[in-house]
Amino acid sequence: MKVDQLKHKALQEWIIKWKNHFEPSDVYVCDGSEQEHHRLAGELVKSGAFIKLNENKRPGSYWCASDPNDVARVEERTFICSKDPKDAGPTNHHKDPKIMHDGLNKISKGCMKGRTMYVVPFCMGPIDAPLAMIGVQLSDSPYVACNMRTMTRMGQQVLDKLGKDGEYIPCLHSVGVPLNEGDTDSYWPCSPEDVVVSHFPEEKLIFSYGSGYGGNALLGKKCLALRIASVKAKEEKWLAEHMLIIKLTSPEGESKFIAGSFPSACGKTNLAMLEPSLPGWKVECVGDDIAWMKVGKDGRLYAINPEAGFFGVAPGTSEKSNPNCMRAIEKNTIFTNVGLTEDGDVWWEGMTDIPPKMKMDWKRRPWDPSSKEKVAHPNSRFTAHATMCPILAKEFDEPEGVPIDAIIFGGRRKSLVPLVYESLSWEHGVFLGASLSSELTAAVKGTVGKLRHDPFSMIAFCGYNMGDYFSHWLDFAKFTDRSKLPKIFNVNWFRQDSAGKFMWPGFGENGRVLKWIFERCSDDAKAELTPIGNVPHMEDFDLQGLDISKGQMDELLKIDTEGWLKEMDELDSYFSMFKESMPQALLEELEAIRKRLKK
Ligand code: O2Y
Ligand code: MN
Repeated sequence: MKVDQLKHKALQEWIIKWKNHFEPSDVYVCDGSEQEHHRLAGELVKSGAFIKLNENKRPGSYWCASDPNDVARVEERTFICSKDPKDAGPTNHHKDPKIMHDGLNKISKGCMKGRTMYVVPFCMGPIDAPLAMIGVQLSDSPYVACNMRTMTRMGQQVLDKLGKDGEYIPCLHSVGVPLNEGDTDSYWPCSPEDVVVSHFPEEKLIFSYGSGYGGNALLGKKCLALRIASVKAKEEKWLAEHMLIIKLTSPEGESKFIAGSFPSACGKTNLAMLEPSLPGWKVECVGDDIAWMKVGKDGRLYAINPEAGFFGVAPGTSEKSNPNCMRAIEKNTIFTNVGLTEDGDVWWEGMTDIPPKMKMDWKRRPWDPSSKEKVAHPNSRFTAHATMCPILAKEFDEPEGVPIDAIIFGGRRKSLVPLVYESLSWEHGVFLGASLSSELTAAVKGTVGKLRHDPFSMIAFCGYNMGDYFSHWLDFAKFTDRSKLPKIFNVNWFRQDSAGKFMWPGFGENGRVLKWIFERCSDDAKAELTPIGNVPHMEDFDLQGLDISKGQMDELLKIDTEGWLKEMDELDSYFSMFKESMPQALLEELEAIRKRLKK
């Protein structure tokens, strides 16, 4: 479609304004059709950016590789540009909005020369969902246009929904590499030294420059559905969260919905697609990364997944860790930064024990079996549509969402934090979210093993002051009858013994923990009241068929008083950075735990 055919005149004017600024050689409005996808992917194959995978191995799928300097979200170049720095808070990078606009306008003048500017209309959430939000992304990356079709509801249906004057979030994106006469393009144009991922919460505007990768470039995901949506959610009394959503069904056919908040690189996609080892128990996936939650007419908290696809980490994904995911990426998938096999398929570390015959690694180097380097980048990804997941819950497209019975927080903690425990109240549950921390893995920049505070797993994704965000969570006890709010739990699958071995088998066995949570929600499982919350004993778990000793279970569920007192001191000092925006109610929770530990 041509821009002058758009019914929405304000949208048309906005596109023309930015066309004049970015100076692309062409403008193309995406309709989201299959033909369009094949055409764009075909053009990427022609330019060499995409390699079509073997139709007999992985139909409708493509391999591509990014520039080695553009491989992940860049937190240090991600900004919240609120007028008052206090509104960004101490955990975000802040820039004055005027200074950021001036800088971006300067650097982006003519930045799309020689390229096509794609107009990508997209909807986050089922198109008729009351919480759905429309965005329009202008981008000079055909890779972004292809991925946005998988990750969001994209194209004509969104323009139809927008009508003549519907509201949309403007999203500007350029890889920052104009092509002048005679220039040859690279497979992955980007400008790593200039990367800026900026959010303007007062204007509800996103402007990302210099990167073509993932969260920096697919602006519907972390930028819109978390950073901008979290601001909107605060204004409108709902929650935009970094959470998976699952439907858990018992052998008796009763279902409960659980939302789970885990920092990046803690296996959210694996949990969202779990195959429980316990006979008769079933997990179905509603979402693997983001949940928008709002109090429904009946006073309960309802969640939708705003996304339409999975942008999951490839390394470690295997038949053992996530068989359902392996099915979801069997066809129609885009793979970024994985290895390419000789027979035109993909491979990454952890997919199989022995690598197949490889053609090249993620850096497009011919495969050298003696090389010590990895075939796939640790943050390599697959982009697959949610409907490809064999255990997608039928409620995935439900506009009103699903009623949440339980919220789980969890991080990677090799010691101290027990396998599972339950909060004693909504306020205590919010405290668990605020005190979430996780040990860093190689997938995240930083020192491996170092503990990183990641309140609500939102440290990189909250679009405003995290202290005000804690208050917003606490306010839900006022927005509805507190007895209707979900129960809140903390889990830790990652406890290690003195030899550094994981004590809990994880994967499908995590279903046993989910069963205990399910039963706590209907008062059918026991727990002991401890200073940190309600903790189960070994007997409270269904351990049939699992080879685990009493000693191991006791260790997994033990409360180390001295260790927890130290943890409280450390948290106290962490919370002090939020100064006057730190809610008193959470400091009181901390004091109450301290007191109980000292008794
Ligand atoms: O590195 C990126 O750009 C992707 S980050 C990401 C992608 C999917 C789901 N979650 C995350 C994350 O960092 O939490
Ligand atoms: Mn995530």
